[in-house]
Amino acid sequence: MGEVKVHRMWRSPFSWRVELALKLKGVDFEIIEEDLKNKSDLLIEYNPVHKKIPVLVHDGKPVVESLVILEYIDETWKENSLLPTDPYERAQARFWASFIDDKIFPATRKLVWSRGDDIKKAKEELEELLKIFEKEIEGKGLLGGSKIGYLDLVALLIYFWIPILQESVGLQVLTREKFPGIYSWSDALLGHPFMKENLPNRDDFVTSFRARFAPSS
Ligand SMILES: N[C@@H](CCC(=O)N[C@@H](CS)C(=O)NCC(=O)O)C(=O)O
Repeated sequence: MGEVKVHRMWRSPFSWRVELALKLKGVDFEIIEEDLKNKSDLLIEYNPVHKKIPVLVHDGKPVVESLVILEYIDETWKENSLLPTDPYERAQARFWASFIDDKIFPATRKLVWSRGDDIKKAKEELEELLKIFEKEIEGKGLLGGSKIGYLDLVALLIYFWIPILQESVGLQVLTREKFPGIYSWSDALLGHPFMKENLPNRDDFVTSFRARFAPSS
């Protein structure tokens, strides 16, 4: 199996993707907590291009970018495969992963940092994107089929982070009324024994996000 380390920051959805993937695979790993205001020399050495967490270090070799890391994990430890085996479904999973990272993540970040008149527009932008995702997952169970898969981990941002961020900053965009498909999928995921056991404590996030992003209304 070799030595596995994860440079992370506890609040990062990108880090949690990697940690949960390793746990699903039964891979033991050491956590290196990074202070992003004072990054370690090793982090800069391992990820000189982006200087970001997460970094997976396997037997001394770094792998960066969470989506790349997930694929590396899936190819290295074969048990409990994350990506679908069918090439078309794999392509679809990768497409929606990019959609989450390239569209939903920036729109979410924009919203939590918006103030005053900008909030309305930022809310509308995020809502439009969530509507697209709602259409994609309507009527589907876990996105990995009957078990937790690649997209279920990538989409942590949607079903775990966005509700917590909303609560922390006092905004409502992702609601059960407007997004029943996203909520029924997220209920299935959050109620899954693996997620119950391994997802971080929600309250720690609310406290931390309140301090970081408030006030906003
Ligand atoms: N595309 C990257 C995003 C990772 C990312 O944005 N990490 C943030 C923490 S959530 C970070 O390290 N920020 C430090 C910085 O920007 O200086 C991935 O998927 O791994």
